[in-house]
Formats: sequence, C-alpha cells, structure tokens
Amino acid sequence: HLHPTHPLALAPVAAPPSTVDGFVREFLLNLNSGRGVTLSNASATDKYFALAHTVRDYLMARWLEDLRRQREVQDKGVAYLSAEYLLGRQLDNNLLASGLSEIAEEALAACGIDLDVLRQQEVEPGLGNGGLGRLAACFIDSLATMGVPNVGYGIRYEYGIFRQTFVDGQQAEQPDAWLSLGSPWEFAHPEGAQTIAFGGHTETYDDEGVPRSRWIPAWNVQAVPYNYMVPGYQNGRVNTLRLWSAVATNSFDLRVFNSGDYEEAVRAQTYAENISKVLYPEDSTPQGKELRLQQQYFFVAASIRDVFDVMLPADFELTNLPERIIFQLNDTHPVIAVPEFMRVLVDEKKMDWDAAWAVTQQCFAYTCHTLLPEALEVWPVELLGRLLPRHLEIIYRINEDFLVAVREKFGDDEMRIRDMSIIGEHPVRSVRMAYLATVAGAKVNGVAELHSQLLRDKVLPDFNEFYPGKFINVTNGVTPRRFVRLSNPSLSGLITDALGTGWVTDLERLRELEAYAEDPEFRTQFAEVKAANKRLLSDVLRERDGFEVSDGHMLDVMVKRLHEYKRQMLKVLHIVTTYEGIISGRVAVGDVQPRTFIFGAKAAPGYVMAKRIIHLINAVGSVVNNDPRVEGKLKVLFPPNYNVTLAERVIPAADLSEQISLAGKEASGTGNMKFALNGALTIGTDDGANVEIRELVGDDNFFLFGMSEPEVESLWAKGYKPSSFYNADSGLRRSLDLIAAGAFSGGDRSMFEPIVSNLLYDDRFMVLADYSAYIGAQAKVDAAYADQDAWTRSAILNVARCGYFSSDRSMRDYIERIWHTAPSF
Ligand code: 6GP
Repeated sequence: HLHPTHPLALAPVAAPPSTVDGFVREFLLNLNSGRGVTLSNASATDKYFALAHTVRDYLMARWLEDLRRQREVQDKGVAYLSAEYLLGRQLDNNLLASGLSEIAEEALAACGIDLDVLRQQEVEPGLGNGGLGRLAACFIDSLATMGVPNVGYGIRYEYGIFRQTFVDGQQAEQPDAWLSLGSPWEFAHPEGAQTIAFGGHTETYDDEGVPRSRWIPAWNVQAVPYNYMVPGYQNGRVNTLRLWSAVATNSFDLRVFNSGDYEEAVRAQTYAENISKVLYPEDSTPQGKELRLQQQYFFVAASIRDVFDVMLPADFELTNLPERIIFQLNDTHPVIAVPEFMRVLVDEKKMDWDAAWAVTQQCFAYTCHTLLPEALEVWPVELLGRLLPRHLEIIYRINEDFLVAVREKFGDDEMRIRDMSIIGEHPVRSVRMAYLATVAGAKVNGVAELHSQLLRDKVLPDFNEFYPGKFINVTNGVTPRRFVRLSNPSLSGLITDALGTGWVTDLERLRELEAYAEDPEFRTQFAEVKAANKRLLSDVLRERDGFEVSDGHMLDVMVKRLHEYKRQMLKVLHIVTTYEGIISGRVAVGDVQPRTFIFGAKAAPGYVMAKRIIHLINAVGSVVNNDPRVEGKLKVLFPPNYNVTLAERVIPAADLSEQISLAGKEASGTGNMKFALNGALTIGTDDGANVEIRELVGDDNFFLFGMSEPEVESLWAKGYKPSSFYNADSGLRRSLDLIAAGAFSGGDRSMFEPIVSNLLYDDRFMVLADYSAYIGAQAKVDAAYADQDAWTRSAILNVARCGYFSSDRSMRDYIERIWHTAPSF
C-alpha cells in the first residue's frame, strides 16, 4: 500500500502532456471512460463533456497544488461573499487560461470535430441578475490572475436567471434548467456538507459562572459544497469558487417520518431543498421574501463554517483572525454573516463580546452597489426573529452599543439617533442591513467616484461623520480576458500585433495605442475588425433569432436590465422621433445615418412597467421594420434572452454605446466599460462610471448630454412638471402623441397609455426633461458617424484610454485600500 505520506500520495498526478497528441489521448480517454462512448458514436453533448473534462485534467494538478500550498503558507485570504455569480460560459475561458486554445482546436480537428460546435453545447451558468453578479465573476477571475488567495462563496441555484422569450412582443419567462445535463465544471463534496439551522428560540444558561446565550433551532438543512476551478490567465494559478446547494437532512426527515406521516416527510424535504432552488430574478430591488433571507443565511453560515473548518488550523488564536481572513460583502445580501460571525465567536467559541466585536469589525468590509433608496434591503424584525432568533438578539446588542457611541459623539440628538439606528420603525420594525454592514465593516465602498461621493454625502452622511475615513471608492472594472481577449479575438490580434503580448494582464498598456490612432493604415485595420465583428454578430442573430443586420448600418446598442432609471424609454423616444421625422417628410431620408438599434433587456417578472416597456420596444420594432418608407434606414432588433454569451457577441460589434440613466441613479455600470474597451463611442449622461470614462477618453470622443446630478436635484426641488417639457418641445409631443394614438398598437390607444401617462404625469426618472438634450446629442452622433475615419480614430482612442477599467486594477485597489492582502506564491 501507498502510505498517505508517500510522495506519490502527497503530490497530484501530473497533467497530461501539452501537445496535440497528448490532448487527443486525454480527450478520447474521457469520451470512453467518462461518457461510456467511442468517438464514432459520441453525441455533441458527449464530446463537449469529454472536452471539458480534458481541460479540467490539465488544470487539476495546479488546483490541487494551490489548495495544498494555501493550507501550508496560511496567507491572508479574501472570502468574497456574493449571492450572485454571473459566470458565462466556462469552456473558452478555461482553455484560454490554461493556454490550450490552439492545442485543443487542432486536437479536435484531428478527431474530425469543430471546436465551435462544442462551444455551442455549453449552457451558461446564469447564477446572477446583471451587473452585480457579473462583477463578482470578473473579480474572482482577476484575483486568480494576480495570484491572490481567494474563495468565492455563493449559492448553487438549480435554476439561474429565467430564460426570456417574447410572446406577441411581451416577455414570458421560462425556467433555466442549466443543470439538466449536468455540469462538467463542478465538483460535488457531499461529505463536506455543513448543517445549517433555522428557527426555534434562544435561552440563557450558566457556563461555569459565566452567563451565556445559546440558540435552540427548530429545523435544519444540509449545505453541500460544489467547487469550481477559477484559473488565472496562463499563470498556473487556480483558485476556487465554492457554491452551496441545499439538501434535506436525514434527522429532519426521520423525525416526521417516524411519526408515520410520509407525505409530510416528503414535503419537508422539498421545503428544505427549495432554499437553493431558484435565483430571485430582481435586479437592484430586493423582494423581502422569507425564502430569500433563508438563502442568504444558508450560504453565509455555511461559508463561515467552511473558513473555520478548512482554512484555519483547529487551535487558531481567534484574536488573530484579521490577519488571516477578510469577508467582502457584495451588497447587503450576505450581511447576515455579521451576526452569524459574532454568534460563532461568542456563543460557540466562547469569546468575550467586545473582543469578538473588535475582530468582526476588522474581518468584514461592505460594497454598496446602488443609490435607489428602495433597493437598500430591510428585514422585518418579526421575520428575522422567527427565522434567526439569536441573530436578532445579536443585532439588537450591536445596535445598542452603537447608539451609545453615537450619543457620546453627537449628544442626545433623538432625530439623529432615530435616523442612524440599525432598527427602523416605519412602516414596520425592521433591520436596515446597509446600516448593519456600515457599522460592522472596516470599510464601506461605492463602485464609481460619483456613486461613492453620493453614498457618503447623501445616503449615509451621518455615518460618514461618525466614521471618518470609513467611506471610500473603488471604481468597478471588467476582466479583459473574457471581454476583450475572448470576445474580440480580431481586435486582440490587432492590439498584439501593435503592442506585443502582455496587455491582457496589464491593460494600461493600451495607452500605447494612442499613437496608432494617427496611423491611417492602423485605422483601416481597426475599421475592418469592427466590420468583421458586425458580420459575426449578424451570423449569430440570423441563426439565433432569424434577424438580418444590414451592412453599413451604425450599430446603436442598449443592453442591460430593464429599469425605468436606466431609461430605455428615452431610447424608444429617439427611435420614434427619427421614424416620425422620416415618415412625415419633415426629415429628408438622405440626412439620416442608417442605423440598427439593438436592445437586450430582461425585466423582473413582477415589474409591470418594465414589462410594458419591453412590449413597446417590440411593438415599435415591428412597425419600423415593416415600413417601406424607412427600409434600409432604420431597424430595431430586440433579441430575447440577453445573457453573457450574447453580450460577448454584441459588444465587439457595437458602434454606439447607450449609457443614458438619469444622473445620480446608476451606481457605476460595467457594460459602459466593456463597450468603450471594444471601440464603441458612448452617448451618455454624467452618471456612474460614465463620468470617469469621459474624463479618460476626452469630451471629443464621448457624447455627453443631459442634466448633471446637481441639476437633477435642483429640478426636483423646484417641482418637476414633465408636462411642461411635453408642451415646450414639438418633437417630443409628436412622438408621445404617436404612441398614444396607437401607431404601434394597431390603433389600440389603451395598450401603451400607462407608459404615456406615467411619463406625462409622474416621470420619476425625468425622461422628458432630458429628451431634447438627448435628441441633440444624437444629431451630433449622426454627424460624427458621417466621417468614418474620424469616428474610427475616436474609437481607437476609447480603447487606448480605458485600460483603467480592468478588474485587475479594481482588485489592486481593494487590496491596497481594504483587504491588505498580497499575492501568494
Ligand atoms: C449594480 C448597479 O446597478 C450597477 O450600476 C453596477 O455597475 C453593478 O451593480 C456592479 O457594481 N447593482 C445591482 O445589480 C444591485 O443589485 C443592489 O444592487
């Protein structure tokens, strides 16, 4: 027998040879012994699974080695707590990271297989809603690429974000059964399951003279970890993403089962397993449902337990925890981790309260991703106390101590105390999770300069005064691996030809492209890349949706979740205005740049107004696309089910990036960065990270329009009357009247009436106030696009000046300003 300390038992089995032959052999082995088929009778699914397993085999030795070394060196690590990871497809990313792309392509060709066909087999894991979830995925990619110890913790939802279809132009939602064929990228560890408890009551007891509290829960579930490899870019590093899946516990079932109620036992099992069943499809607006709080506690409790069990030695000195671990809270969703951590330290590890609190305040940091007041999570005390009674007590105690300190600093200012209390009283007693996170966190960060400033000065000014220096900014970023190198191979080739390699992990090097913007030859090549990307997109949309993208059209793209604050309606009004101008003869057809408008947007299933707007976009599209008077000039395409996979095709093809939220509402945006890095020009408001993009690319290469945040504030203060803008602008009047008259609803005046009257009489996001500025800016876009060469020059400068928006830079900022971790080995 091989003794466990024998070198062969300690070291992982070496990876197969990185040659075409080695790859073929490994692939066939995986087909035979993994799928039980030979090459000649393998289905596309078989081949995809065998390929994925082959890639895993190459990464495996490094992963195991990294896990071992991490245990050995005990460097400080980042536990990123996020309810969402919007990963996108894994195959290409992992091929690229392991440097196997070409070998795999050749090896498969040798087997008579087109790699592209296998790529299409992968169902992307859509375990997130939008920006927040995709950001988490970019961050873990960057940490692996930088060699920083990190585990991403989250939930393995059985159903990710719904699949969107359109029925008569209206959104319908289908479940996303992404696991129906299994996932080749995950490693289940049922033996590592944690028991997670809920409900019950608390009691105090005498612990050898020390009065203590303990929690007597009523029920529990098992949290089963699934590990995913997170390979760094060609650096031999593989980090881990650990997602938890809920399974009913035996003891729980048995108790009911023994009472003879079999049906009840099965029901109980279903109840427990519901916890990781489905991702809540709300983006930026919490639902406040009990199951959601169960999900949140479920994954953070399991993750904290995991850190103690797996990352730390049993005899670890708890006061040293801040030297080993930092929990980053991705918005408020994981904030229940704060009282859970305190409970573990105080109730289980018997630490003194003050010492435990001192540790906690160094072990947590909080990122806020929103400015919408309705998006800040609160949990009714009644619900939280029923589900997690001990945690509610702990929150009360944290709040008590906090308010004592507030009184010490600010005096008995009862208004202020009420405003700052972690417990809100109206409309029902609730725990304000953002406040809890702010009190507990070593640092609180916003996600773009403007957002961080508004968070500090407008949303949480009292807290900023109380905790000077706690509020900081870390501007978001996106991974250049997925969103340039993989999604835009032609542009990447052009960049590498110009600059050599190295820019993929050092994106500021794109600066060197500035000089090339002045080179006519380079501009021609750059324009050819854009044209080729448009043809690729055209192929994808033809195949996927039966759409045709005309040559020579400007691609004007607005892809993001549907939200009133993002103002897809403003875009619709621009389209309707342009269309109306042509059909009425007021605008000469020849004066309009041919444009294809592309939308991508999912609406939360319960968000009625958002769904109406989707319906309107489709309705406008079907009229415009079928009107011979604008044929060849205007086209509106709205491919359903916008996701990461489609984003990777759309973004590289875009000419114009629409970032038109009402100033002060979009925390950052990350799509805006992806477009600019792929050579689209932005038309945008001074909002979120648009501000920083514009500063970097320069006003000449950015179409700014609309009110600034202070202007928005002052218009609100004066009393905003949208109808006055309607009355003052004939173009706006004609466009809204056309919609109201039923021009896009077969004469039905009621269909879109709620949208029109909402704009006229409420218009919370001031679409009408920014309309004329937007139309004016679009005219400038038209004029600029007429000079193709100048446009291309601007596009190159956008690429050259946006290296700052790499998520590698974001990660360096977190490391320096918040985590104080370092790359290890
Ligand atoms: C989003 C913000 O809306 C977006 O502006 C930002 O780029 C992204 O987070 C990443 O920071 N917020 C959410 O998706 C959300 O759910 C609570 O916020």
